[in-house]
Amino acid sequence: MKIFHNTHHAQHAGRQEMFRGRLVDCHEVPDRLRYVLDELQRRPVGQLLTPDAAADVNAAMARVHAPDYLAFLARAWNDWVALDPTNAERDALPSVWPLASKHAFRTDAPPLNFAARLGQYAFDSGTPLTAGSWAAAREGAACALAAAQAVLAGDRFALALTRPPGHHAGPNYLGGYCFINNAAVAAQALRDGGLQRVAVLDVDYHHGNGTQTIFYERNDVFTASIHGDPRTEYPFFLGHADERGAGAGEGYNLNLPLPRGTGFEVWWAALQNAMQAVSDFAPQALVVPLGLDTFEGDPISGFKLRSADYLKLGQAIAQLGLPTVLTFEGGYAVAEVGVNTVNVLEGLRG
Ligand code: OKP
Ligand code: ZN
Repeated sequence: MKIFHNTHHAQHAGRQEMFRGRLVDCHEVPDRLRYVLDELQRRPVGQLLTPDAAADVNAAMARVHAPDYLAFLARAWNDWVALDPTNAERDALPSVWPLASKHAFRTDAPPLNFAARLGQYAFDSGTPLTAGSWAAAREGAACALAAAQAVLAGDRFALALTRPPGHHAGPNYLGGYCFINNAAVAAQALRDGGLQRVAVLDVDYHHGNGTQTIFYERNDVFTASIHGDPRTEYPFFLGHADERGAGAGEGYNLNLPLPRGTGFEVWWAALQNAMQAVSDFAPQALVVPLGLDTFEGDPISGFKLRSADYLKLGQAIAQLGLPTVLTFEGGYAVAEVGVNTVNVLEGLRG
């Protein structure tokens, strides 16, 4: 299987994220990807590649993100430093937001102040934007596009091995450590490559709010997510079971929230339900936002999967019998994320 890895990922290295009133060290660190690459050296289950530089990644991103958002991201670091030259020493984090409440704030008269614009395009203060964030995120989209193209060309599986992750990024906002929604880029590229129906099965601990929102009113991309119950778990404001899609997309979104503390057996039963729904949709390809933060040792999550369970996850995905793109998402138990990721890939081989 082809593994497109992001050679620019380490350019995105946030220092601190806001958590409960203080700045804490970032969880989403370059070592996450290094551990996966180290494990791939030990167990070479795929072919490590980099995306074709000639591919039109800007066009692919523009299929799922708003042009003003992409333009904002492309120059965000320059604008951040222009706001105050000493900002170059600090990551950009938002601290003011337009609340979506009637008559409370205007969103049709965007401010010029960069700190305010960052708040306009972000939904949390846990996603530091650094000098290299755009370069890293954009190359991640190139990996997702390349993986989709490999599958369109006949490969059974392809992985976009990249960070920062993507599944929280929406049409015009960043958050949850995500800037560009790599899974959405891949799903849309599969559609644009001629496939009529594409399914997304998100197995990250956190609800894939960005992916859900991007495809919410569409019936050509079915989205399913198994995740910690948003009543207690991030991203809190989306991911409930009664969100089933809207308009033409009604019935084409499935959320399976589970309580914090859920172990493998109950999680596995939810996976079977999600896989049945995917099969019922009869997609021509599948995209799996692959989060490894369902692991029992994950420092910021609450499920209790063990390393051996990831082999079974890979086998289950393979049993769907679909051409499949995987995108690397969460997983913060840095030392184990490599083993758990490669276990999934090994499971895919049957
Ligand atoms: C991204 B992905 C922890 C606060 C949680 C956001 C979590 C984003 C997870 N101190 N902050 O879905 O793994
Ligand atoms: Zn996650």
